[in-house]
Amino acid sequence: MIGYEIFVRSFADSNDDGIGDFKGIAQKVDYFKMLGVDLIWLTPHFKSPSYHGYDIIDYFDTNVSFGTLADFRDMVDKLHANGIKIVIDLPFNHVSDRHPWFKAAMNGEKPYVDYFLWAQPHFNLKEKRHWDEELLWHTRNGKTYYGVFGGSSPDLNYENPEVVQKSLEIVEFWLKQGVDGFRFDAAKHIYDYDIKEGKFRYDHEKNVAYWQLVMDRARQIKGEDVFAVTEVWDDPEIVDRYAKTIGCSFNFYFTEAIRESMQHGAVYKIVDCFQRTLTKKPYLPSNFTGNHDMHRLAQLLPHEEQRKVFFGLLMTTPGVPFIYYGDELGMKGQYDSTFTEDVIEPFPWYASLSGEGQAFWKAVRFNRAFTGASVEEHLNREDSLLKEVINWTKFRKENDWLTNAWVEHVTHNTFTIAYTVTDGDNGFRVYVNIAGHHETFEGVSLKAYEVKVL
Ligand code: ACG
Repeated sequence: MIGYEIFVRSFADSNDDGIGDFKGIAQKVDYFKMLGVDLIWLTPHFKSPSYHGYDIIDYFDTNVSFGTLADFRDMVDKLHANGIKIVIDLPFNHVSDRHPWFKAAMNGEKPYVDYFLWAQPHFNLKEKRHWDEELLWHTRNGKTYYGVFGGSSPDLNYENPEVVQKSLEIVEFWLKQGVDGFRFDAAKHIYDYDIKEGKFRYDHEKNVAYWQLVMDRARQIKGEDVFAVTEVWDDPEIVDRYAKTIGCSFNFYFTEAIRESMQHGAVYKIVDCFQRTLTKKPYLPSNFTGNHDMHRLAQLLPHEEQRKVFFGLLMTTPGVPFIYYGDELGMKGQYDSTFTEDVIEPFPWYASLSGEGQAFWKAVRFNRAFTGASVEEHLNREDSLLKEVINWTKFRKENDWLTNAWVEHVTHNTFTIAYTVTDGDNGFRVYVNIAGHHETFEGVSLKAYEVKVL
């Protein structure tokens, strides 16, 4: 399986309102087939007031800008008819402050008051998130509530069994609409506040047990084929704990290590990453080019040759690789946590950014017309990144044993890494030169930026 993350608003627009939608996605099945991806991850498609959709107003309804529930089902059918699976994003940690549950809770209505977390005298209300300067607690109309992702996204209280039950109903509902599985958003945050101590603390054990419950319900409905991938942005050893229960987890360290190594021109981080995350594991790692929470790949690796090497590493390593929409075209974008729109610009179908299917909901700053990043320009150019990615996805399909493989015998010099990938029966050795000059390693001669599979 090869995954593809789609930011729905930005991908393909079927009704010329500028906003990407379900019908638009359904109309682009030929593109998915050409690209060679067969597992689509949709960023949140539920009713929501924001451009990003991670703050939900109604889990049982779609964002009207993307289409109706019937349009959603038609899209699922079209993808399935073409052998493509679909997973949806599940932001369960919090809801929108406009969700009826939160509104009722703010009015003091039972049972909804107990759906959220309220300040207690021994809590440190000035505490900030450990990774930036955002406060965890927010006060409105004299009431102080918990919201890790800001005041407009109050956290749900999973100490309340009713909330757990509601989330399982949502899982059931969407599986019955035909989806093949989920991306578990903010998976380590479901239980991240120690009420006794009154401070922030991840309870990984409780989180994993909760996601196991979700998986059990999902399997009851859909059988063993359900696919789920967790988003745990943390050290590999913590990711391990979630992945071995859920079956698959995004490998953030892969993305970070390769980007960093290639920027610095030495393979050490990649070596460390492969040894920590890609050896034989009881789960499928999900390596990826990037996502909507970070700088675009091409922003950090400006040379197309470097990105070709990234794709080579991605497609020769185990698990379920994911491509962030537009990375196959070298779309650029600088991430900023207070303004994330630069990494979710409309997918450029045409050099002119105009034509059937083209989304245009926002002005573009990084991927302007006629700057080379469109599908049209890539198809017209010999040796383009898109063509190289297509070759790699073909290679991946021919070697589908790679899903359940692992990495062994990692060796390296400063610029070159070599590794064996095997599933016990099949195998090959890969040599990768990340430098812009010729290298010879273990007797293998490598051109600048070359990935060689032997
Ligand atoms: C998800 C979505 C994101 C979404 C939300 C909320 C969650 O993908 O788009 O925001 O629904 C944290 C969370 C993640 C979250 C990101 C954005 N992503 O854990 O679930 O924030 C450190 C922390 C991480 C943190 C990361 C952020 O540990 O927890 O992610 O920083 O940069 C090494 C370390 C690792 C460290 C990294 C980076 O890898 O091992 O620990 O991570 O370096 O330093 C959406 C919108 C937001 C909106 C929200 C409501 O995009 O704008 O506010 O919804």
